[in-house]
Amino acid sequence: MLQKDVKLDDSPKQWLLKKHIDFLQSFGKEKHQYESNMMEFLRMSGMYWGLTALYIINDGKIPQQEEIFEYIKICEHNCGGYSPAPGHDPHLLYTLSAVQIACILNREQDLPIDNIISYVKQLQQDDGSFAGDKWGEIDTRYSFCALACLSLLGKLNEINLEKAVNFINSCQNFDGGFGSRPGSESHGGLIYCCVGALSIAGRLDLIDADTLGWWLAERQLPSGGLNGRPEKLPDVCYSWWVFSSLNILGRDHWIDKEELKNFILASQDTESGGFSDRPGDEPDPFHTLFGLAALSLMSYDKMLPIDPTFCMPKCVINRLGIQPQILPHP
Ligand code: GRG
Repeated sequence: MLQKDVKLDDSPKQWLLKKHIDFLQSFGKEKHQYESNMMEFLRMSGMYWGLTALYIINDGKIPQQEEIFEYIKICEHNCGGYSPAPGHDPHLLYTLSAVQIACILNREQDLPIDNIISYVKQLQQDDGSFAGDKWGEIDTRYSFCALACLSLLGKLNEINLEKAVNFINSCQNFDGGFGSRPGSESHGGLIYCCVGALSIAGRLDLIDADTLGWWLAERQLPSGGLNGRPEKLPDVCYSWWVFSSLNILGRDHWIDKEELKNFILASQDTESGGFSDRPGDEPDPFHTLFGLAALSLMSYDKMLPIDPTFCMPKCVINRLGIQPQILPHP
C-alpha cells in the first residue's frame, strides 16, 4: 500500500518551552492580528485551544481571566448556545468550548446552566444523534460535544443517553473504527469523538478495543508521526486524536512513544514558538494545543497532566468530580 510520510532531519530536537509560552500569550495581539482576524469564525474554540495549552505548560497560570470570561458572555445567545464570536450563529462546537473555558477558569457556576442544557437537549434527534445547530447537520463530533458539555455541567442525565450511545455504536465499522455517521469511513478525529463520548457514558464495553487499537497503532509512520487514516500524511493533531484514543482504550503502549515525541518536537517553530501540522509549516494554536496535549499525555517535561477524554487539565476534571472511563492495559 502507498505510504506517504515526511522525512525528519537528524538534528537533536530542543524543547522550546519559553517560546511556546510567548507564542500562546501573543496570539490575538498585534503580532498575530491577521491570523486572529482570519480565525474569527472559530474564535471561541481558538480561545479554548490557547487557554488549555498555556495552562498545561505554564503551571496553570492564565493572565487576563476576567477578560476571557467577559468574551464568553458576549457570545451567549438567548437560546442557550454560544457563537464563536459576536454576530455569528450559535453552535454546539462553540458551546462546548465556552463551557470548557468557564470550567478551566473555575467559573462554570456563573454560566446560565439551565439555558445551556435546554440548548443541547433540543439538538438531540429521535435516533439519538445530535445536530450541530438549528440547520441540522448530523455528525458524531456533535455527539461528543453534547455529552462532554453536559458531563462538565454535571447534567448528563438530561438527555436520552441510551439513544445517544446507540447512535454512536451504529457508526462503528468492521475495522473497529468510527466515522461521522453510520456507514462513513473510519477517521482518527471521529474515532476520538466516539471513543471519548463512550468514555464519558461509561460504555467502552461496546468497543472491540483490540481491533480498534490495532487500526490506531497502524497510524504511526516511519517518521514517528501519526496520520488520521491510511495513505495520508502525518499531522501533529493526530498525535492527540489517535494517541488519546489509544490511551483511553489502554493500548497506548502499542505505538513507539519516543518516535512520536520526536515527530512532535520536530514540528515546533524554532523562531516564533508554537507547533505546525508537520515540520517546516506555519504554527497555529490548534496544532500547538494538540502537540502539547499529546506530550503531556506522554508525561513530557514538567507539563501538567491532561485528561485524555476531555482534552482539559486533569486537575480541572478532578475538581469537577468527573471520572471518565479508561480501560486498563490488557
Ligand atoms: C474538545 C478536543 C475537543 C474536541 C471537540 C470537534 C471535535 C470535538 C473534534 C474534531 C475531531 C476531528 C474530526 C479532527 C480532525 C481534524 C482534521 C485535521 C481534519 C482534516 O480532515 P482531512 O480529511 O485530513 O482533510 P486528512 O488528515 O485525513 O487528510
